[in-house]
Amino acid sequence: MLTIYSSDHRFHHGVELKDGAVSESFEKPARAETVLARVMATGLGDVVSPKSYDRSSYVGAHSERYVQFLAGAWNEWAATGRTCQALPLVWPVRGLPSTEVPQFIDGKLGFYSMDAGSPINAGTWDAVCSSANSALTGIDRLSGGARSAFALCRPPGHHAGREYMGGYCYLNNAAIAAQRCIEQGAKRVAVLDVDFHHGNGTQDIFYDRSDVLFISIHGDPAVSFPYFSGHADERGVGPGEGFNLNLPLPKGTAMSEFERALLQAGAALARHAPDALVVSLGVDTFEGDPISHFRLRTADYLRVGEIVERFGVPTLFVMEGGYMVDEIGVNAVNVLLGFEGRA
Ligand code: SP5
Ligand code: ZN
Repeated sequence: MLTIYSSDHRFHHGVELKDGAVSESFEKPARAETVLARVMATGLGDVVSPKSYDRSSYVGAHSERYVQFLAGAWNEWAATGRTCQALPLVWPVRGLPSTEVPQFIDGKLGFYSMDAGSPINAGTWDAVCSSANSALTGIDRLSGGARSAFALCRPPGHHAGREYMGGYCYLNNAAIAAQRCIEQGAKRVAVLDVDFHHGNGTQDIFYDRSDVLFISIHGDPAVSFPYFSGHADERGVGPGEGFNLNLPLPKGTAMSEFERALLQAGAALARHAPDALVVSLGVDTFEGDPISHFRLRTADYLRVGEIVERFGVPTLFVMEGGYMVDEIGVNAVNVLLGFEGRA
């Protein structure tokens, strides 16, 4: 299986608020490097750099004004004389009357975010583009006839909605790839999200559409981030009704229950009969993950890959979360090896 990777992800590294204090983000450069090292150690296949894409390739999944905001946010922030990273601190929650985009950067940061989990520094935009371009390159390989590809994306994407960043995400790499697939003539696409966290951004982007089926298996939002999205009764709206499937599972979920949900996802996928499948591949379902609460083990990821392969659809894997840096490489690549029948 081909891997698409750019070292430009290193331009982005940030902080996060954890337990009331600011410290290095769990979402750090070593994550992608560990996965790349494992890809090479196992001989998964060739590793290529992403092609370049115009910024307009991100519009469709996102709004034009949001993409413009992201591209210019650091400069607007730095122009105020601040050298630390840009973080939002105020949000337009229920009851606040204005829906206008503020003119000042601090207001824009709140307008275009769901939380303070996505800091912006001088290199963030370049890293974010390299990540989205990796997913786009991957989908183009599928269009060219490949059975599968692995976009080793960093930063991740599935919490980023049509007009907001959050949860370490900026551009929704999986959604951007799915959207390109449709624009290039696919009738139906599916996105299957197996990250521990609900893929609220992908759900947001495709919620009113029947061409892209979104399925997410994740920790119950009653007790897990992102808290405000991911319940089973969120089934889509208008023409999209019935094309959004959330499968929340309790804290402590191990492989046997996770596998049942995967097979349920497979049944929904078969009914949709997509031309292509995008898998949002997070491995923060691992038992040792520092911020999540499932109990998958390293060998279980081989089985996840085997099950996805049996769905029988050309598949683009897009890297999402996973924060146990020592294990993320083995676990993520185990999914790919399982898919390739190398279990
Ligand atoms: C892509 C992805 O996996 N994003 C996850 C974002 C989660 N951000 C909030 C996590 C809060 C967890 N707090 C745990 C504190 C541990 N001491
Ligand atoms: Zn996650």
